[in-house]
Amino acid sequence: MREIALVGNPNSGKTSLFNLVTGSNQRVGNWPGVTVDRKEGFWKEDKELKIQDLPGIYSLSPYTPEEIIARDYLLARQADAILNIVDGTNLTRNLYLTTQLLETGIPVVIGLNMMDLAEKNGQQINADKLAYALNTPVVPMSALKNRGVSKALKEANQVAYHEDAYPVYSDRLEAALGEIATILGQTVAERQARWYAIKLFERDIRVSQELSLSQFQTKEIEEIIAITEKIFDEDSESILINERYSFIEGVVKLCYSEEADIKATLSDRIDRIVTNRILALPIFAGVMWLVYYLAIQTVGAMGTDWVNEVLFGDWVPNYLAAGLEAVNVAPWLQNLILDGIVAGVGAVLGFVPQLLVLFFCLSILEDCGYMSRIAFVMDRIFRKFGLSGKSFIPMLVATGCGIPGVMASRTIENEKDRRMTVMLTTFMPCSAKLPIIALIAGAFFPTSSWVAPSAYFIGMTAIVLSGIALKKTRLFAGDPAPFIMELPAYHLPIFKNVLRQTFDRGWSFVKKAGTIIFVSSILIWFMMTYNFQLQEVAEGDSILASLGRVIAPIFAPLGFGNWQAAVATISGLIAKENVLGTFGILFRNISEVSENGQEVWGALQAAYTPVAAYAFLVFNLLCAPCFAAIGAIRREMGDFKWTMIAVGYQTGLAYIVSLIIYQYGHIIFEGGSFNLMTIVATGLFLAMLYLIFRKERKVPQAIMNMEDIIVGSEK
Ligand code: BGO
Repeated sequence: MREIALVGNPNSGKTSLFNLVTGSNQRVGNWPGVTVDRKEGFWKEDKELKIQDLPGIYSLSPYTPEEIIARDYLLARQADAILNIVDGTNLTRNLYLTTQLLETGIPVVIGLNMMDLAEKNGQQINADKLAYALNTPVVPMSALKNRGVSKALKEANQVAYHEDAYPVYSDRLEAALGEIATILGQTVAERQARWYAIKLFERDIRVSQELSLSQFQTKEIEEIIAITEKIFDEDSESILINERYSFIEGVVKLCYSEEADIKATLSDRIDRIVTNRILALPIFAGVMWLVYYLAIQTVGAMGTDWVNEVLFGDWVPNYLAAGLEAVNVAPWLQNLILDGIVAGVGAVLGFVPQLLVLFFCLSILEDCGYMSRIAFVMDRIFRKFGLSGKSFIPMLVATGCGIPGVMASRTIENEKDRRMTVMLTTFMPCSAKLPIIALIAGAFFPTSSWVAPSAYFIGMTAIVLSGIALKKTRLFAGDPAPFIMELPAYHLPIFKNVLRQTFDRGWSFVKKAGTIIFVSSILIWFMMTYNFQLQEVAEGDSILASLGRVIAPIFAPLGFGNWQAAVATISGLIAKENVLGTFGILFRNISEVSENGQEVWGALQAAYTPVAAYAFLVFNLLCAPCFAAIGAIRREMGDFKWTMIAVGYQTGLAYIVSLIIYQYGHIIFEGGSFNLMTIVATGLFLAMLYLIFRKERKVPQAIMNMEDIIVGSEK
């Protein structure tokens, strides 16, 4: 059995190739960093060939989790060969990694991918000359069109180690590397001498620790590096970067040519508009408005109305009631099934049509390439405020579910930026919060098309403004890490992909309704039906009401200080869908206040003012996420203290923002009067403005470095 490793830059086409040759179904995405694991499979044509798909990387330095995973795997020398997937439309950038792979001592075959696109763009690459210049086999291919793929694998399956298959740099550098290799002597295997010499020259800490060199060796090597740095008048890492690029320049000159006047592609022309500095954000706002309008207000709402009114408002309860009656089920059990499970789970499932439309629209935006433009646009904006552009990717992911969103922050190498991203990511409205948005928008603002999308923009604004304020504190100060992202050409969405993504996301929502929400509904029904002495009582005397009344005063200044809203909010900690499930169970019986089977809507309208309802929505949007997401935050933060800081910040911010909204909204729109809480809200509002706009106090770099060291040593 042989094993080959697929290695390449993010977006070079590794996953496409891996899926094609192994028949697996890994997600092909157009932004980096969504997965940082490696995957393995077997070649369909030859089960004796094992294929490892490594995370996309730009270099083999040990800075990012992806680089460390790829590097550790390669250095453990499990792979017999590397199939280096090179994006032919971006040769110079991709060859930077190639130069390093060639130095590992593992045989390399270059899979020159995206040749279909290169041809379309008028970019010509002479594969023979490239192979000659790199002294290693090169196979032109297209993973998208399945051209040259088998040949590349066959080549990788046969390739053997041969000496000198590595880039040769300028004489002075080569002399230094040669001397370091001599000092290393027998410390490393001959095949790896070049790799270790280069890494030691770069002062790669992981390598020095791994080799545990003698004091004498370390001193000698440091002297060689110091002399070379003097000769080049640059630090050793920069010397190597420059040498690699001048090597690549020579290679590219030899084998690459472009048609003189490549016309701007359609993608370029679209990008000029959608990523335009002035137009990008209004266009994005318009697009998201349309998505929410379709999902929440129109197309999706028709489906939800039918499910709520006909399916769960009539058919399921009536047929089920008749069935339960017919088989003489005990009244308490009938009550549990109809008023607990059907009311709770049904209230949540009612929103599936709206969710499906939303997922469908988001998948189309993702699949055609628009969302990666938004990541690019947001990167520009984030950087202006000193935030890492990489933070936006987890936030995009979090629109599906906060947990993978939190996990996607792993790719941010700067510890402070990563912690901040983990803390802020769940402000994005995930699919579980969508039913709350739909409920409040539908029940209180049926004629306004802005309420639903405003939830999305509130989430984003909370992230950006929190980022600005937090970056000015010592805990998070520092320059953001650079973020490189390829923008793939637009293409028509692939219907199969869109449907699959829509289905996957929709299905995980339905599964949750059948598990967590099911159990929670039973629990809530039980607590609403019985008192602490386990006697059946009116809901106002139930366990739930007693507990709710203890918590409710906390929410009174936000306009929703009755026990039902308090209980709904707390149950949302288990899963956000529970907010709806709880309302479904609590308000189902109050049908006198409503018509058309819209019990929950009617009861809500009777219980809260529109401004209070909006404050409720904002609170639930921004406050601590569900327990599962808090667990993910705990894992990514790595300690309890930081988890508490995150959850405390989220809940505190949610409370303050909702308080301001209610206190002012109530006075402006509902004729409320100025009171003590309005003064508190004003004070908090001014404090927030101060934290956002105050001048940044520059923390001296030395202190920041010290903090990094302290934070690092705590781990
Ligand atoms: C999107 N030719 C062309 N033209 N495209 C290719 C080829 C090829 O040979 N190989 C891959 N791609 P990954 P990593 C996309 O997903 O396999 C495309 O990171 C999009 N998606 O289809 O994920 C491939 O594993 C929306 O493009 O690479 C994918 O190395 C708009 O390159 C991208 C445009 O492939 C990255 C492209 C929602």
